[in-house]
Amino acid sequence: MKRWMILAALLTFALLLAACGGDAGEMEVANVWGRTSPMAAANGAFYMQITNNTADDDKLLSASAAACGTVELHEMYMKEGDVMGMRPVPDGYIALPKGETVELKVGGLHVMCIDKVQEFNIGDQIPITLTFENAGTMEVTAEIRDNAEMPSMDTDGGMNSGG
Ligand SMILES: [Cu+2]
Repeated sequence: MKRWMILAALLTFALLLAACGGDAGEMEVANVWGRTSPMAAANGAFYMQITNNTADDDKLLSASAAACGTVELHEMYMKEGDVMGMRPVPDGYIALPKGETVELKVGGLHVMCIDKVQEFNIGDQIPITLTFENAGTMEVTAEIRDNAEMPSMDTDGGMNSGG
């Protein structure tokens, strides 16, 4: 007849453990940056490293920024003919397994800034709000860096200005 009491005690213990969090840490977001882009470019992209130090798997559900009309979570993918394209992440979120670091980087996952409302110049600080399924919301700041930090890409110098 006392089984429910034992269950209640166990449940309480489990809740206490969860509340204390053991040696689990927090969600850490580091190295948040974006590329320079002139106003003429409608869109921009942000990159960062997200380390899930919490005790549970989590998901990055969405992001928002006052500097952008719309923000989407994107991935790069190989289109037909060896052409890279990008699209919203298929599941609608970015999975963040506990204890792992997920890197949003050039040529991979990124936070897409659609319909920019301002120019992104070197040194600009762009506030971004990240929303996680478990960790809640987090304010981070993207530093705008030079395009030169992009990995080298084949280019045919298509910006010829004639002469
Ligand atoms: Cu994109």
